[in-house]
This record gives sequence, C-alpha cells and structure tokens, in this order.
Amino acid sequence: MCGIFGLISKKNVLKSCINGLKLLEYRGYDSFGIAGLTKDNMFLYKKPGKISLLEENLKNIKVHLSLAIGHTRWATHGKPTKLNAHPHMDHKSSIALVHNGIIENFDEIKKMLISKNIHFQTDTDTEVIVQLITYYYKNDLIKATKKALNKLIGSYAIALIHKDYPNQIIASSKESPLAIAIDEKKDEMLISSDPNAFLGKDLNITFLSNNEIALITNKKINIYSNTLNLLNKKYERFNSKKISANKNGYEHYMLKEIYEQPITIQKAYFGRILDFNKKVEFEDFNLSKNYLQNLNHIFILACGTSYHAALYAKYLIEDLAKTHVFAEIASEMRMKELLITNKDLAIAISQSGETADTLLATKLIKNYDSNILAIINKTNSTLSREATSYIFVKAGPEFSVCSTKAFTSQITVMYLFAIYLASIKKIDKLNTSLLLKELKKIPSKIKKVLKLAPQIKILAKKYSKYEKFFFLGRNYMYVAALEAALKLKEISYINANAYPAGELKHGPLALACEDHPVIAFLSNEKTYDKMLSNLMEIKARNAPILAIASKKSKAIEDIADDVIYLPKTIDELSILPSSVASQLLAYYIAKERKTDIDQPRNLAKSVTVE
Ligand code: F1P
Repeated sequence: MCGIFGLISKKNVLKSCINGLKLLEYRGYDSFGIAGLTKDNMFLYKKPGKISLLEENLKNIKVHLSLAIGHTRWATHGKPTKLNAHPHMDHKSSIALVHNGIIENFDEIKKMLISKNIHFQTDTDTEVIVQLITYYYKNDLIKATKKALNKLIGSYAIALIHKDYPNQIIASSKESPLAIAIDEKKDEMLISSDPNAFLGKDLNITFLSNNEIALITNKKINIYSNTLNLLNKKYERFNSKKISANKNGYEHYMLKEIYEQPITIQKAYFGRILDFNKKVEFEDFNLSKNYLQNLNHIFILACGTSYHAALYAKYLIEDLAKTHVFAEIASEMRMKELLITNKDLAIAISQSGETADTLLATKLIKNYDSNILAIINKTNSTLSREATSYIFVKAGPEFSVCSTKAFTSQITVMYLFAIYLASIKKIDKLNTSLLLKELKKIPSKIKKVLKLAPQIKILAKKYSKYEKFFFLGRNYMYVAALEAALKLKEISYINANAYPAGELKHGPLALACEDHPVIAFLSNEKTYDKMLSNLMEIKARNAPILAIASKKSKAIEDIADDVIYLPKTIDELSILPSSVASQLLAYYIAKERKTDIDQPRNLAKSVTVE
C-alpha cells in the first residue's frame, strides 16, 4: 500500500521526484526511496521514515538524474527497514523496481528462484518481481517484464529502470492505479499512483488498465496490451492547480481540519438546496428519477470512517425514504454471496476514492448490472472513474490520516441524498423544509461546539490516563459512538470499543469497572431516557462516565461524572455536533499522550491494498 512516482525529463529530475513522493505520502510513510540513472551509474537512495523529514538531506545530494522512480512505503511484507524499503534491485544490480500492491504467490516464486541459486536480500514480496524479470531477461526487457508479470498472482503497479537502458522507464499495473502523463511543453514524461501528485502541471494523462505495460522514453510513451500489441490509448487533458499543504498556524492538520467544519459542511450543501428549502438537487447527477422511485434495496459499501457514514445513511434513508438499506464493510461484502440486482442501487463512500477494498467491491458489483453512486471527496480518483454517477462532498484536501471534515461532509451529503430520495418517492409527511432549515443551522452550531475546546481539553487531561474505553449510544448516537471510538484508537492508541448501549448487558458489561470509563452520547431525543437507564447500570459498576448530551437534566448530572453540553438539533443531525466534540476529545487526549497525530503509527491515509 504505497505510492509510486517517476519521471523522465531534460532537466535534473531528483527534486521533482521528491516533490511527487511528498504528495503521495498519504499512501504510506514507513520508508521512502528513489532510484535513477546518472550518466554512467545507477543511483539508489532509501531510508526508513518520512520523506518530508529527510527532504533537506536529499537536497544536498549532488547528482544529475535524467530519469528516476520513487516510492513511499506502507509495509506489508517485511518490517519498515532500510533493506525492505523500495526501490528493490535484482542480484546483478542492473534493475531497480518499485511496487504498490501485494504478490500473493511470492513465496512459491521465491522458492523456485532460490532453487536456481538466486540470493534474496529482503523480506518483501516485491523482490521476487525484480529477480524474476532478471531471471527471464535475454536482451529484451519488455518481454522479460511481461513474462514475469504473467506469473504473478495478486495486485501491482510497478515501475522499473535498467542500467543498460538509460532513457526508459517500464510501468505496468493490475488492480492498482497508475497514471501516465506527458508534459508536452517541458518534454517531460511522468508516472504516478495518483494524478493528484501532478497538481500544478499542465498534462495529457491516461491510466493503465489491467495488464497493460508502458514503455516510457524521453521521446514518447508506448502502451502495449498483455500480448504486447501496441495500443492507441486515449489521453485526457489534466490541468489542475497546486494545492498548498498549509497548517494555517494550527499545530496539526487534524486540528485545522476540525476547525474547518463550519465551512466544509456548508460547502457540502451549498447550491444543492433549492426553491427556498423545498428541494434538493445534485449537479451532474445521472441516475433517473424513475429508477430511484422504484428501487428495491440500497447497498452502501465503504471502509473505516466512511463505513460509519454508510451506517448513518442506513438509519437515515430507512427513516426518511422508507427504503431498505444494507451498510456493508467493503472487504467483507466481497467475500459473500451478492444478492444485488439491477433494481438495486450500490453506493460507495470513500474520502480518497482510492481505497482498494471499496474499489474491488465496486468492480464486483458492476458484474451485477447495478448502478453505482460514488460519494467521494477527492476529485480525479479511481472511484470516480468506476462509478455510474457521483456526488463530491467538497470538503477539500484532508491531510490528517484520521478523517474529520470529510466524515461530516459525507454525513451532510447522505442527509441530502436521503431527503432527495424521500421526495422522489413522495413519502408522506416528509417535512423537507424543516429538515433543510435545520441543516442550514448546523454550521453555527458547530462553531459553538468548537468554542467548547477549553472544557474538552481539561476533560482530555483527566481521561488520557485510562487505557481502555467504552463508547455508547443508541440509534444515530450509536454511529456517533463508533466513529468517536475509531478516532480515539487511531490517534491515541487507546483501546476503545463502541456498542449500542442496549447491547452492553449482553456481554461487554463484564468489563465495567473503575478503570474503564464510558463515553456516552445522548444527543438523541428518542433514546435519551433509555440511555439514562443504561448509564445507571454502568454507574452501579463504578465506571467513570463522561456524557455528551444536548438536553440538560438533573438525572444526567447525577449519573455522569462529567457532562459536555452541545447545541440542540434534530435527531437526524445530532451526529454532527456530537462527532465534532468527540474529534476534539480524541485530539486532546492524543496530544496529552504525545502521539504522532497527523500520521499515526501503522496507518496510511489511503489504504491501497486489500
Ligand atoms: C477509508 C479509511 C479512512 C481512515 C484512514 C484509512 O478511507 O478507513 O476512513 O480515516 O484514512 O482509510 P476512504 O475510503 O474514505 O478514503
């Protein structure tokens, strides 16, 4: 699960390669490496850790590279050491190769090559690719590469250079994205796992399809089919402004992104609420009203935080649009019988649009003729190319691995979608105007939540000493609890489990004690009293309770050790203020524990392997 970047140019490409890799670091930051060709040598530089931390050192390297391939790694096979960092070389030190993906039959190939006396240096699955290419190489590099790739089972995007071919990069991909681009003005050829690493450039761009192989030289790009026939690939214009990664004075991107939410939530609904709060419309939306009116079921698939947005949408669409919804974890959905037809709708939610499990589940669903609606934050993403239709959540670039503003924007868009569907289905007693007016009040309510930061900071200090937490809620607040627990786990490395509060006595309550605090979400009118009863059961077991609620009562103050009061909204939207409060709580607890908040250990912003 890594990022690949490469280029050939008339000028020295080292700096551009470093810049490209920095933009791909969201795909993994365990190690990085660059290989290139000087006039007479192969250049190789690799290190564990983040490229951004070593950028200065790299700038001091005096080397002129006319071409380079680079890699930023999220370790799958082998520890994040210098040895296991990409690029990897063959035993003859003639080829350097970078890889994103997983080779499932690497062990079998490795054993075969070892039996031919080929010595391996690393624990990676990638090394077998480069060794296999050398093993097959007899004066035709592209043929040897193709032969080796045909033996692989799994997913890959690869790029390689050979010391005897000073003007070329070979690239190929299968189930892992790889963009190929030409900058005609600068006579520059580029490759990248994500076109967003080309930002600021004016290019012609294409994407490799499964099993295609590209031969990129300083003069032209040839793309061949699996049988090595030259293809006539279509290129599109790519002209996108550079995005500046800037913390704007905040200590972390996460905090900056939390504080952006009054605006990003507004952007998610801006221009989509029409006729004085009577109607919702989405731009470039191409699912017909007739089809939506007669939908059987909706399947929503996603991973991580986006899955929580999917679960919220299930509750909401069932409530408002009276349509049966299945919220599915994408990696699990792929492993079971899919009972989906062309009368159903699949919705894929993903901040990045690059999550491997979400993409693979989407591709699988395509075989069932179902329409796929993608809810995405990042434009130019693979998911936007796979879907029948899409709605952008418009949260803007999210740099912190832990998702905050993208989540609340996903919630906002799913809220609009549920109202849109309900009105198409002409659901009785749907008060569209009230629902939309309430949404428009949310940004100012989020501002009020942000003003609670000093109180939350004090509570974070108190609760940061505990090693395990329960997060509880019911109905929409159960989803808030799930998302809050994930935030805490991701950035503070504290074990946190979320449950629907009614489920606690069916097992987990055995863990309740004075060392195991409970964070309870009560901003749901419908379930308020039941939540209070559940909290009584916990109090009787001496667990500390922090309640997050919008309704004041004597009961809650008697039961809970601490209460954070939030602005009141309707149940359907209560997840928004509750989530922002819990993001702040997770942030300040992580800060107390001095973790790497924006790039937590073992994680990556975009999970590009299954
Ligand atoms: C899904 C996800 C994020 C999480 C982290 C890893 O990504 O689980 O929710 O915060 O960044 O990936 P996506 O499909 O929404 O891009």
